[in-house]
Amino acid sequence: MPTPISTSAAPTAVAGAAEARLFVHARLLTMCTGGIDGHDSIAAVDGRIAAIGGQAEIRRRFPDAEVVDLEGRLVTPGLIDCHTHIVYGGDRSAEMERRLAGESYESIARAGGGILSTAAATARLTESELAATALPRIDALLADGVTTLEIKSGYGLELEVELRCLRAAHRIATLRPLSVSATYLAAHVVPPQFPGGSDGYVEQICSQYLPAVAASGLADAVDAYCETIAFSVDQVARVFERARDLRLPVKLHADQLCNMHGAALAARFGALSADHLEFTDAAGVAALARAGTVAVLLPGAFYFLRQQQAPPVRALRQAGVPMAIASDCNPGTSPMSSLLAAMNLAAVEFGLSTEECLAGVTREAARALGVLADRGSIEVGKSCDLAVWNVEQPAALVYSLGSRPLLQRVWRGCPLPAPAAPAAPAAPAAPTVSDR
Ligand code: DI6
Ligand code: FE
Repeated sequence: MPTPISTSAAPTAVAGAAEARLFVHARLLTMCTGGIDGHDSIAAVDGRIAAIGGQAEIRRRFPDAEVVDLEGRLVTPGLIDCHTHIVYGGDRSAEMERRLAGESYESIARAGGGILSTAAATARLTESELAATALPRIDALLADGVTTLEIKSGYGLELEVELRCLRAAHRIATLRPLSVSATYLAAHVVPPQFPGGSDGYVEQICSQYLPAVAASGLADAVDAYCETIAFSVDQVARVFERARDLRLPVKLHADQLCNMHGAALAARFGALSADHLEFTDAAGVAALARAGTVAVLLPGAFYFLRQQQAPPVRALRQAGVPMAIASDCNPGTSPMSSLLAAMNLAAVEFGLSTEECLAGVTREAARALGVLADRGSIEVGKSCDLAVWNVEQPAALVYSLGSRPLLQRVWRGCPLPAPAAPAAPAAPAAPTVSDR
């Protein structure tokens, strides 16, 4: 058995990967070839995959390396959750009761609930409190084999709180061994009584917020929420033009609740991804295919909102649009911190094959984050991020719910045990001025 290393240790404590480490006797699902790879061993040097081959050859090439015997276990690339809103304050469980009593998500949002209520609770927390409250959700994702996580801001609304949320996202990467991609969700909802209304807010985002976020270096991409209850195509286009000027890649919440032609808008700006897509039409699918934009499917939100119309998976597949799957972990529409559950929902509710589900949380999720050259498959030169599973068949990862099949994560070449059940939220640290 591999040596357990506490997952609660800071990455610096586990990053001693300067020497080579061999992972031998594995069944490798590399996500490069169709099935299990003929080779059974990986050499990691400085956290990167230096070689893949048969055990004898790999041991001969790296005679002094530490050896981790995986005892014939199934090994996939570490999973990648490419769409989450995991950093937020407050609790929206009462909203579920309203929805069960017949109120719609849109009407709750229009009545000042929804995103606005989370924004108010988020603004009350410090950076360290925001990171601490996210940790139980993060730990649940790590227990599913996640090694890379996208975290959006978007519940801050005002610049100062948005930056605080982005800093909290980066702080999480110092508290747990995982890679974080941070996204500035610039246009999520208009703050109450904002002077000039939604156009005034968009103007503020373009003239002040986006340049400040770009200068901060805290965001890897810019996102927006294109819906009748949020921002129009024209408004999002203004945000995306500014992001393009600032050389920040874009992605979009598109066509979730109605067909706003968000997929075509995302494609027009060469977006990394267009996410949700329940109401995307044939023209939108064709535009995504031409642009090479990834379709990120979010079945947790579809399920939680009890939507009837699934994304056009068959058309996306036929057009060759890459499909990723993510948890969309957020307090309003997808209070779900399980990527394995998202895979199951994508198969059952959207009809994805088990192979598409596995690609959707590895290779295609890496593509959606623009990190495919570094992660998403088991290939020489990529980061040695792996998930080691206690299952016989890859399909078993999609098939069951709640079975906790992870044996071990490997992040940047360092073996880590599967985290135990998430701990209770840590007591937030006392706020300090510098912390805000
Ligand atoms: N992502 C979002 O930003 C919205 N829905 C989604 O899938 C709103 C989330 C919320 O209600 O807080
Ligand atoms: Fe979302």
